Amino acid sequence: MTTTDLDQLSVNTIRTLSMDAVQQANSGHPGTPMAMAPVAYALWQKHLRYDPNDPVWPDRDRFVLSMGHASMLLYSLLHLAGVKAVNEKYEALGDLAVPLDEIKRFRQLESRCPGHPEYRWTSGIETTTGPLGQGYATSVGMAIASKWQASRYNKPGFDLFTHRVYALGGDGCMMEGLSHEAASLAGHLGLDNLCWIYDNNGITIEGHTALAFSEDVARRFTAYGWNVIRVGDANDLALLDRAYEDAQRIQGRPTLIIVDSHIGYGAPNKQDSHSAHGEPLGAEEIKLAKRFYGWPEDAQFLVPAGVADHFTKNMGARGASLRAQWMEKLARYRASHPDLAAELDLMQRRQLPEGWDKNLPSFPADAKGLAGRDASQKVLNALAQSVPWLMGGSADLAPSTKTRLTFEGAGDFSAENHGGRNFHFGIREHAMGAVINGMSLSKVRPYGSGFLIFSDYGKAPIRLAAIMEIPVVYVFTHDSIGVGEDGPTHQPIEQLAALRAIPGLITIRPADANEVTEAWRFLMPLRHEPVVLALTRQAMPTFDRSKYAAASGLARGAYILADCEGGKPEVILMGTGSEVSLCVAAHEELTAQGIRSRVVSMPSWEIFEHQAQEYRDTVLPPSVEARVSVEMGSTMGWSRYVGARGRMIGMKSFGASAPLPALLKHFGFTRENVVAAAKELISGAKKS
Ligand SMILES: Cc1ncc(C[n+]2csc(CCOP(=O)(O)OP(=O)(O)O)c2C)c(N)n1
Ligand SMILES: [Mg+2]
Repeated sequence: MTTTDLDQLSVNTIRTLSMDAVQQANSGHPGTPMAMAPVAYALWQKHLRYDPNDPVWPDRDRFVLSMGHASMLLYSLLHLAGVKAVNEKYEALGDLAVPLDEIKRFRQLESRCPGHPEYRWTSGIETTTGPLGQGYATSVGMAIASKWQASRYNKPGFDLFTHRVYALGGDGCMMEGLSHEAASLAGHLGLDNLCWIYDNNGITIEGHTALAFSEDVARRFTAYGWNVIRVGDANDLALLDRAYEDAQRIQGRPTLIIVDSHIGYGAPNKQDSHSAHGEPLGAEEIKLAKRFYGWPEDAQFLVPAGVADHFTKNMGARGASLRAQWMEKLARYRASHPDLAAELDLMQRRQLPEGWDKNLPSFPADAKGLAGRDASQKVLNALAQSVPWLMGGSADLAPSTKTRLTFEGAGDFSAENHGGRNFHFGIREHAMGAVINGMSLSKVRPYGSGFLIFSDYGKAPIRLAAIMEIPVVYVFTHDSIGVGEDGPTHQPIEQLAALRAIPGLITIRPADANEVTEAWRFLMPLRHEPVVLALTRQAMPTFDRSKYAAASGLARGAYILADCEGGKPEVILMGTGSEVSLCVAAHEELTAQGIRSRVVSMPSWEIFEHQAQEYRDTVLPPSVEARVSVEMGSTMGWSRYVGARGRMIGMKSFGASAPLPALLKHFGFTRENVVAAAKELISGAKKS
């Protein structure tokens, strides 16, 4: 790549747009877009296989800005490259994803240019970033998906999936433990379609990185099995070009390009200082920087003639031609491989094959019962045979979480086999979450699993999945003090409450094996909601559904499982998961004593909250104020359902290490206790 005046003009346009937008918003991060402009420019103009007219073309290269604070870099690129907006149905609207007016409204309410890049909100943003390290780790999932899709769908003469994934991060991304987990995994899996670019500017918020960071990053990545390249000057477009070429050439290893740069490049009083990181440069300093670039000092939001056109003629023309060839290939593929092509169509639209739920198991009544995790294993294996792009794994706990796909041909995803569907994420819960986010963003249907207690280790990507509205699935087992002897470190208390507090995330805690089936039946068609399944390690009785209500009630979040005869109930017993059987036992005893009680199985608060008020009032009639909740977790939040006069039986402390029967007695999860609470409430209600 020989640097032309137009190249330099384009780079400076990215810089000045970023500076002006941050100045106008009086908020944001100008220094890194100024420094990284040539690095991103060289990639987009010369290498990225991307058609701005179709930002959802399945085989486009992905560009992830892991350093989300440098969002103006990305918005400037999207604007100059002429990336088009798409609507929810993935139809290109013809409008720019990022018009100049939106850049002028950077960080304002409803602007397409929010503070950090948000997937789903701005076309062309591949994933939401901002929490440092997430973008890097998510890119690993995208690279995995690309490899898997290639393995399944590419056929001789039909290289449908060839795309690469580039992620640009900074010192913060490098320091976060998450990136270490993800880099270790990516190296292990030999993801040679992955390239991370590291902005080695030596500056973070508090000052020089020497304050906290002195390791040899290159040697670390070499040790992870990566190909490591150094570019000593972020302004050297020719060198950058060679680095990207090298990344594309190397086989069997991901590439890290370490780029030395100067934050705030060109701003005479701010360059190389942390003051260029997170505040506007100021009008005077902007003028000086513009002078340094040879830019009209007083011009603002200036896009010189020829810059957008330059993008169209290079990146745009290349992308359009690649996409056209791909579309033509896909048309021929439809003729020669119609079944696989049909799969692709469904996967891209997040739809399911016909008959996807026909083989789901139903479980006979059984007092001894089955653990939630064991039921889930059967359901998952049935589902995965009908939905070929359903895949996932565990953070080294599959033998416990029972998430392994055991049927023939499921295989293990490894460096040698990129077609496997069982993933070994290693003991890396945080990376697992980000990786399955990336897989989901590339449209396969992923799940991750572990112990519910360790959801804390991977909470950040769960939250991001909810923000992005992507349908990842978590299978979290060992969901209560029911784990027994492992003790307080392994017994989740506040985890359910914390997960329920995440907007948009659906938590489901099924009460028996048939509710597990119904949970999967409910969640599979979801296209925009992440789901956490909380499952027991220990057996739960499988209810006799001829005696009690059908498990399909799960689809409404809460339903009347057992009811009294002869008028409205005097008391409602409600619970989730393993505690529902306790409610049923108490209900039987109350019935024997002539007391009218109702049992409400409440596997999902979130689903229940989406039902009409009328239905909710049928399940929990406002006139029945005697209500008991039973859940082996924090009681936080249950008052919403038991009301001011209700009683919550739950955990108010950490658990303890002991055999389960002893724990149940110790913490009050006994039939007697539930019965006693119910009676007290009833007599209290009578008195008042
Ligand atoms: C997980 C996380 N922790 C903290 C922050 C707050 N934060 C935003 S940028 C930043 C410094 C990042 O430094 P670096 O990646 O080197 O970016 P540069 O200043 O070079 O642009 C911090 C701590 C964050 N966004 N995410
Ligand atoms: Mg830095």
